[in-house]
Amino acid sequence: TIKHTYLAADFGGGSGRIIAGFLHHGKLELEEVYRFCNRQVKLGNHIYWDFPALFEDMKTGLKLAAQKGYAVKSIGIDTWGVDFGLIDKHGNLLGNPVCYRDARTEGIPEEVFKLLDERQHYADTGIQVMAINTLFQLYSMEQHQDAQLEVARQLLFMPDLFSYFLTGVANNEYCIASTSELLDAQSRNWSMDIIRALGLPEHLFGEIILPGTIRGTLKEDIARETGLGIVDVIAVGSHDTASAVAAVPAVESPIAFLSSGTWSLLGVEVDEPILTEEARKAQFTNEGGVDGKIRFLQNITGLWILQRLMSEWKACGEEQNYDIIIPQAAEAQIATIIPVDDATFMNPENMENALIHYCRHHALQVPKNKAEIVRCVLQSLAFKYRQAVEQLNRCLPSPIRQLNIIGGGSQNQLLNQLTADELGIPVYAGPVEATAMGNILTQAMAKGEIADLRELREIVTRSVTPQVYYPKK
Ligand code: LFR
Repeated sequence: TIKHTYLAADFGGGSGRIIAGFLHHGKLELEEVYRFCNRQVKLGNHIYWDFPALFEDMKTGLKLAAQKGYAVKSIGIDTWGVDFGLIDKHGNLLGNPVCYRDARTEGIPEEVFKLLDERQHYADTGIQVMAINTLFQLYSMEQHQDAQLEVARQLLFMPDLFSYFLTGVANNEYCIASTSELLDAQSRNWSMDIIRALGLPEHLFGEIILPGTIRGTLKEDIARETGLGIVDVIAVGSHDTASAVAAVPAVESPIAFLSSGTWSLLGVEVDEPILTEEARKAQFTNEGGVDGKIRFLQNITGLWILQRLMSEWKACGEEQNYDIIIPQAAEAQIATIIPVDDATFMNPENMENALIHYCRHHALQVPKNKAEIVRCVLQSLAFKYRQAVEQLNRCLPSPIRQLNIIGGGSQNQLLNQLTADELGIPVYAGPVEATAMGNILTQAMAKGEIADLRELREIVTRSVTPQVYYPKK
């Protein structure tokens, strides 16, 4: 029998994957078709993403899916937030997208808030000020009279860019566009006031489309090359976090989530943006969600610090394994808490040195070995989550009573337990592949196989069994 399949192309900061989803009898089954690396490439003065290589990798995954003989109904693409490519009047990519960890936005928020009133800006956009956001990347380019910006015809966020080269259709999906800090939170469209105030070229900002919109079909050459034929490309919650949150295995509101990966995105789903001073001061952001929802969340440095440590230790010739180091960290005793969001940890040359140096400099107990370092990082994250939940609760009519941890980081049992202990509420861990699930099921919603977000979540709930962690202290 022919297997009907939806394909998700999910690009994270560390890796990308093509995942096939089979929906039958109200359950979703996933198969990883292809996984590949994504890395930051330092070239000259900047750090880039290797877009051509990522596009090739995506096609390789699509080809593999075709070779398996699956009847592919559609394809959806999601990626990390804020980054973008610029295309010229002939539709050519003007340069490799620059990575948000690039230093070009250093000091830029201060410059921007000489032109904009910071409080008003939050009341308009509802977005937490972070130097990595598109607004600051563009303003930095503008200040440097960037040649690409001068000739660019259109700005495409990463998922828009992948979709554009698959279909030839250029537009901007709402969820990913909301990470730019250039949308009006109420109208959910471009804030032309901000764009004009910053002197950014107005023509760069295209039509905003909602999750569930069919972007187009595969271009003929791609259809042939991949062997997939003419297949729809559907706009999903194309910001990875939006897709992940769509797939939280819970239906009772408020949906409280921690999307855990390179970043930790902690918050609740709401119907309307929360634009109060309290929310602004607590650095909460209102990002666009699937089915008209808003993701009210805090953007916290997540497992990035640990990921960097692990790759440094591996580069030193020792094979590193989470299954070995995490239990060792569980036994380790060290009191030190570091502020995970400190600029020191954003992109240091060496993460271990940065951490040790931070502890020395701030008279904190210095970890003596790897187990202690890992313990210190994980308990610092859990501590930060507690602060975030306290701030979150102050913005809500009643405190959250449980937290769903989703994404790759939900596999970290020690972190899950430390989080439950810090928060004093039960923590539900899983699914690991929430992003792919949200991506695939949003396609199914677009195709009319699923009625709404509630039914989507019921399917996720039927398909996975989260692990529960109760507070021990
Ligand atoms: C997670 C994520 C976060 C965003 C960060 C940078 O993968 O998309 O939501 O803040 O990456 O884009």
